[in-house]
Amino acid sequence: SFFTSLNMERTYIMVKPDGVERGLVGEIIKRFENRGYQLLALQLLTPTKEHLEQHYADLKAKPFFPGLIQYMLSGPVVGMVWAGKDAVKTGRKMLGETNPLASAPGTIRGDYCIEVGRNICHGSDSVESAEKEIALWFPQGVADYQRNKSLTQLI
Ligand code: FUP
Repeated sequence: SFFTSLNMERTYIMVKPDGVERGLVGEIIKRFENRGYQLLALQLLTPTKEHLEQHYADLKAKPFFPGLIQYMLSGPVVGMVWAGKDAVKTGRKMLGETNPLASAPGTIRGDYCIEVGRNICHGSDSVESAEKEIALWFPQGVADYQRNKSLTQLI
C-alpha cells in the first residue's frame, strides 16, 4: 500500500502519570508535530491494573514490575497514536533511552527527567509491538492517515 511503500508506520506513544502531572503533554505533542508526524488518536485515561499488566506483559518477571505498575496507576496517562515515516524507531530516538541518565540532551527524557522509574513517556519498541499496543489501548480503532495533505512533504 501507499502507507508501507513509503516506510510509513504507526507507533503508540504514552505520556505516563508523572508526565501528565508535570504538565509535559503539550511539550511532547509539540515535538512529534514539529517533526512532521501525524496524530491519529489521543486519549486521557486512568488505566486499570489489568490493562497495564497486559501492556507490560513482557516485564512480568522483572523485580521492578510491581513498582512499575504502581507508578503507572498513580494518575491519568495520555495515550496517542502517531504515524509517519519510520515512526517507531524515530519516536524512540525522540524519547531517549529507557534510563533518562543515558538519554542525550535534546531528547524528551534527556531534557526532562533523571529517574528510570519516572521516565515520563513510553514509545513502542517495534512495528509489531506498536500494532499490538494500538489494538490494546484503542480497541475502538483510530483514524486513517491523511494521505493528501502530506504528499508534498513526503515525495
Ligand atoms: P522501554 O522499552 O523503554 O519502555 O523499556 P522497558 O520495556 O525495558 O521498561 C519499561 C518501563 O519499566 C520503563 F519505562 C521504566 C521501567 N523500568 C524500571 O523501572 N527499571 C528498570 O530497570 C527498567 C525499566
